[in-house]
Amino acid sequence: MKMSFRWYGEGNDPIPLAYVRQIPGMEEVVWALHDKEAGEVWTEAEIKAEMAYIESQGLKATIVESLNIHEDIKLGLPTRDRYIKVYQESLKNLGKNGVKVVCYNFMPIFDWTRTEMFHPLEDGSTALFFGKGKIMAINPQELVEMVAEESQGLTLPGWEPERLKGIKALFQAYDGMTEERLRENFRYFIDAIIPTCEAFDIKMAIHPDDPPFSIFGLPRLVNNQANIDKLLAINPSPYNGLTFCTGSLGADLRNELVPMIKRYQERIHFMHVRNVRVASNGDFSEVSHRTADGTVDITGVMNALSQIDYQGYLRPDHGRHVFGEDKATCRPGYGLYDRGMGAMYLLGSWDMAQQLNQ
Ligand code: CS2
Ligand code: MN
Repeated sequence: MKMSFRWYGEGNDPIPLAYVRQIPGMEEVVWALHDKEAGEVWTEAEIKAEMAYIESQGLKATIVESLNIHEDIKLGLPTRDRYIKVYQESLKNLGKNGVKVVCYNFMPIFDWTRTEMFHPLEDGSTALFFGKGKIMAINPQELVEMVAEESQGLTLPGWEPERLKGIKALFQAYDGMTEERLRENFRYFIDAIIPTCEAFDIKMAIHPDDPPFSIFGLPRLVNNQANIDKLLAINPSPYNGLTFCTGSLGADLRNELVPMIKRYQERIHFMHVRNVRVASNGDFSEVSHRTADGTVDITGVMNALSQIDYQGYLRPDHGRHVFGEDKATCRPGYGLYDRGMGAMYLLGSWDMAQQLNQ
């Protein structure tokens, strides 16, 4: 297992890599060129510069999150071939420079969705929160405004203001999009890029949909075992793999994470490990990584990973905002301290499981 930490880049992330390096067991930085729009090539020069900086701080840079998919590919428009070419080019440039895994998602329009970014928890910290009733009661435009307000001028991946200005047109473009058609568009994309992945030894790891159910009528492809089975069967290459995000999948209590990890063991290249607390009305709050604090069996997950002798990447996913972190100083979900504590909890569980499973 390779422990990693997501970081948004020099000048864009308030956390210095010198601090990240001080988290015990930390090996890799999960990075991206965050100012690139979907559909732009990541050039070799840009890739080399970013990787060199991370390496100069004593950390490795062999995993990327996210290389975003242009909406035309998800929509299956005739222009998709052009954007697939660009994607292949970026993959080739990444592979040539030693990147081994790319995390991405295939969600229409929005990346992860929350109704609050700084929801107060009982212990005085704050965390991301999803109010199911609230989502059902608002329209997409209102959601975009809410996220902009909550994120205080920071651009969150998947919520780029420029792109979301066209939210109405985007929703019109997806009007009538079914799960089956979206899956066909996924097939077209993955079949086109897998030869490049194989040639340059770079694995694709699709992130589950967050939340793992439909919102605003948009279809979902990566939200439960039946759908993940279909997605992996579409192209059986191990290069068509999974990011297994326990928080995303765990927001649907019917998903049984431990058996799923065992089922997909050959195809999981990246683990996002975090806890959520799901309420009976479907609302969920993010909480600390500790098993007792939420509804996800985090120690059970770490034990399952030890049992399958997991060799891939893993990172603590979102954390709470703690020790004075707030809107002004912290990217929602991506503060330093709770992810640092999370990493230690995960490593503690892992080390113990490794000892017991030997
Ligand atoms: C991440 C996702 O912050 C998060 O919730 O887990 O945004 C993830 O980076 C993307 O969906 C992957 O493309
Ligand atoms: Mn995740």
